[in-house]
Amino acid sequence: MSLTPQELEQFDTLGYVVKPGVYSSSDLDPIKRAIDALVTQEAEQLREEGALDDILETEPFETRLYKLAQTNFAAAESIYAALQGKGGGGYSGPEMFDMVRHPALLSCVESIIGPEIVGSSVYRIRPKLPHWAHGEVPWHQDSGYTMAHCDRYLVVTCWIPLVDATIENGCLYVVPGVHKGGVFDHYTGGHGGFLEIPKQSLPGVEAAVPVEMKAGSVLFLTNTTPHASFDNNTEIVRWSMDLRYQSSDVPNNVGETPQDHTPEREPVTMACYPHEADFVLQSPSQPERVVATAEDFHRLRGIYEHGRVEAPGRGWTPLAKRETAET
Ligand SMILES: O=C(O)CCC(=O)C(=O)O
Repeated sequence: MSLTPQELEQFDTLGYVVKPGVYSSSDLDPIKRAIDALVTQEAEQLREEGALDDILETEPFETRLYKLAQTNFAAAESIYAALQGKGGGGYSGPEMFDMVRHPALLSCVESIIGPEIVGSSVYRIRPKLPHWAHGEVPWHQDSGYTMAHCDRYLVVTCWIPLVDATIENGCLYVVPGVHKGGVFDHYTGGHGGFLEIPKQSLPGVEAAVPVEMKAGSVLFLTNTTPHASFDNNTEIVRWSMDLRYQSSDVPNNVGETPQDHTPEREPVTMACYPHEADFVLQSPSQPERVVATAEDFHRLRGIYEHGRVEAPGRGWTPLAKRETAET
């Protein structure tokens, strides 16, 4: 499986394209089971601490975290935090490794960036809980989160719903065709605490499109494609994952450790998102660099989880300051 010429054309002109059926439902089962096991582990801990009476082990994947949230919202938030992990990257078990190096996905990615493929450090598992004030991810470009010297490079985001994503449960919205206009000003402290491009300064936002997708389809986005997701007004959790890929000539931290980030280091020599580990997934020119086993993947991710990298931010101003200045 790879992207067709028409799909590549859409990706180039509109900044996004959806490829249906990249992961089959049996491809998704192991990661769903692994997430459920993590929920069990955290919920058991909370039960021991007296925060939960029932850990709802027989509740389906789609509803369990929401049902837990209905009995104790703070407990569900702490399970969510545990899924995100210390450095943000969260789970790096074998099921995650199989998701990030899934052959059909890598083949589609190769059709966009070529055969030398580095897994970008920023991957996330996201449970969008129903009726959750912090569930909204406001308008942003992924480049808003990365180092400024990477603005000129392509990093492909692959957004993968683990349940069908609909307008009702908070699918992604994208602004088509504005991804070649650079990185717009983002503000800190937006909805849900995320970075935000205010709607009034986002060109084309009135033409934004909701991207409803079946579980296992993949939405490919550029790092400058504005996107957002809003409320989940259903009774199921909109579970999704976002993975990112870049060519090996895009700045990365392969072969480095957090200790290589000294205060005097020049920012332009750093990876696009230096706080977590990038990893080589395919390299015809240097096959020995490929992370070949789930154990190596877990070890590599763990090195950064335990050693926080300090890197200069982009200096975005707080949203509150902007709003005060305008009024
Ligand atoms: O999953 C979501 O709702 C938001 C995801 C997102 O913004 C991203 O992957 O960059």
